[in-house]
Amino acid sequence: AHPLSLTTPAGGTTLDTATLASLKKVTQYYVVVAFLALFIGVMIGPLQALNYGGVDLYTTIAKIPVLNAILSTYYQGLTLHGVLNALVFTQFFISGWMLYLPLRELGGKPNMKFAWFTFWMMTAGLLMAAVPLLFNRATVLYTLYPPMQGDALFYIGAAIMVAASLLVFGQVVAVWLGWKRANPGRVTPIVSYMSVATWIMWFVASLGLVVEVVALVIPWSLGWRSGIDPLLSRTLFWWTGHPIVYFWLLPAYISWYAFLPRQMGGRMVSEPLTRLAFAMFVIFSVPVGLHHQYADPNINNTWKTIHMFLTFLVAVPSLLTAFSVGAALEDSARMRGGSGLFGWIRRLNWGNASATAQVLAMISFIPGGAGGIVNASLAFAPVVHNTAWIPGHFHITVGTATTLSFMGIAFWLVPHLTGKRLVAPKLALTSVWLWFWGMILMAVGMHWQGLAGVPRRALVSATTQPQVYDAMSIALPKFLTAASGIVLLAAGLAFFYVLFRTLLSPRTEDGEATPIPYSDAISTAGTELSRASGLVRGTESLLALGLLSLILTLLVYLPVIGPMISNYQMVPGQRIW
Ligand code: HAS
Ligand code: HEM
Ligand code: CU
Repeated sequence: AHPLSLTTPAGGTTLDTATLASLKKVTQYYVVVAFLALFIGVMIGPLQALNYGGVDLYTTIAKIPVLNAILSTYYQGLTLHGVLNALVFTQFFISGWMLYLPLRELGGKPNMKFAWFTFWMMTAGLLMAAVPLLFNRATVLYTLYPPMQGDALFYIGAAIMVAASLLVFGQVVAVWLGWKRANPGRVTPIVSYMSVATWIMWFVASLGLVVEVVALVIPWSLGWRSGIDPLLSRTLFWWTGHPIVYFWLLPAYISWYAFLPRQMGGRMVSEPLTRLAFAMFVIFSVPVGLHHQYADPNINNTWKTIHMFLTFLVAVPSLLTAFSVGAALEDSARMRGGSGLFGWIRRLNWGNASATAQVLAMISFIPGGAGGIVNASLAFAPVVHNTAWIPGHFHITVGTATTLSFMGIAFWLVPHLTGKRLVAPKLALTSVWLWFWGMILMAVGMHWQGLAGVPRRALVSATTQPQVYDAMSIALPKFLTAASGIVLLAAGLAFFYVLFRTLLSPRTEDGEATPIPYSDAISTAGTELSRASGLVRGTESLLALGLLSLILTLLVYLPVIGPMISNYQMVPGQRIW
């Protein structure tokens, strides 16, 4: 039997009943808002896929009342899609997930009033940002990109959302430090370790965006300044914009490492190695943002090259993860009687929608990660930058590795939080496979079109110009992309049917009947620091690792940002939509 730290929290005291109930409720609220955002975002996606399949529905939509208000242009739809999926869905889900896991594991007496306050603050920020978005007054895409100028309310709402996430970071770190004071000399339990590491990484990562929005964008959008420097804004944006992808990925890694093996009937491979991977993410996630700006002028090539090498370095903990979680899957399948070089794959827990979703998410991340390394290479970047290749890349990273993992996690997390049984588990399994194949189709179609030179962020279907792309015929990839939109629409409808029906069904059991699937480890980190290995002791001090990350980030950013500040350009805001 697996010793569930559910009943025996690691050293801490178990949460009292009222606190646990309140913690479950606030987590549920976060998760539900997250999926409501994803629902709207996902309903817009197929329109874009059809656009890249040569079918223009926007002209048709322009004639439909109500709908034509929120989708008045391609770019309003694209902004809503990017913001709701990549920013709102992720942040709400992650804030709930990575609040719940460490607070539950570490026990003690967390301040639930504060937890609720951050939830309502984040929701208020979301509502404020939503108003200008829905009125087509902030169609600036999810990357903001001044001098495009939206209403101040949009930026203020977004800033409040990010600030709320930093309060969640603060609460989790405070609970962890409290646990450490109460348990001197103990090794932080692995799930909390991963959660705290991710939050600390996010804190250092967020500083670029915070400075951009608070110091540059909000004063300018309120009319207090006559202009804004686009290059400095972009650079601060990508300080946050690259590591934000690890803020989306690592919460899925937590599940791949610590929960998926148990769902497969197996064990996690190594706690020390897992800690090494997360420690590397803390140090190397942030100082790499210039790989989004290879094409930007006025940035010294030496710094672009240094960011490139650091990007290759931050791929290493993902490679560690690939081998480690791959080994855990193989181990579990062999324990279930699997054999052969690849034959064991058939013995994975394919009947379970939650486990299957995550394995498919992992598979999609193999080409997703490989494509990332292509993007990062200064030699290839000019071929793929700003083409359809890039959305191809990120729908099999954030759109699948992250999103499909979160969908799979929801299949046990929602029953665990609510005590409601998952309805239609077969349909859940179908939705997962449809999502996977839909995204693979789209990835093939979009990467391929990108290689032929088709631009991203363009209503390509509406143009009447004859298009010749690098002498390559793009009929097939266009067809694949259009088909992916239909498959993904079906996947989304099936998934949301299961999710919302589950949420609306009556409570039938104690949520603990669906426990958190903690896995045992083949190689554990131990519980006493004094008896632990050098690797475990060296990775325990997450605050020091965070400081190291900040120093490294300042080293590779100050020489880039300094000249931009001393040459600040006042470019007036524009509404180009
Ligand atoms: Fe990226 C652009 C480079 C990872 C998301 N990326 C984007 C954008 C997004 C995004 C949203 O260097 C677009 C931004 C925009 O709108 O302009 N990316 C990378 C690199 C990595 C990477 C080097 N990206 C991600 C992740 C994302 C994400 C993760 C979201 C979650 N990306 C770039 C670059 C650009 C970029 C450039 C700018 C492009 C341009 O020109 O504009 C690396 O972190 C990837 C490392 C990953 C691996 C894969 C490990 C595999 C694992 C799975 C193993 C599976 C197993 C299953 C074991 C090395 C862990 C086996 C099972 C069986 C059954 C057999
Ligand atoms: C952009 C389709 C789900 C995040 C796009 C584009 C397409 C697309 C074709 C490219 C548009 C362009 O460059 O003009 C879809 C479909 C989906 C889906 C069919 C599923 C039904 C998701 C999910 C996420 C996501 C789940 C993230 C969680 C994004 C982002 C952009 C984007 C961040 C970029 C927006 C921009 O360039 O400003 N989507 N998508 N998508 N998608 Fe999706
Ligand atoms: Cu990046």
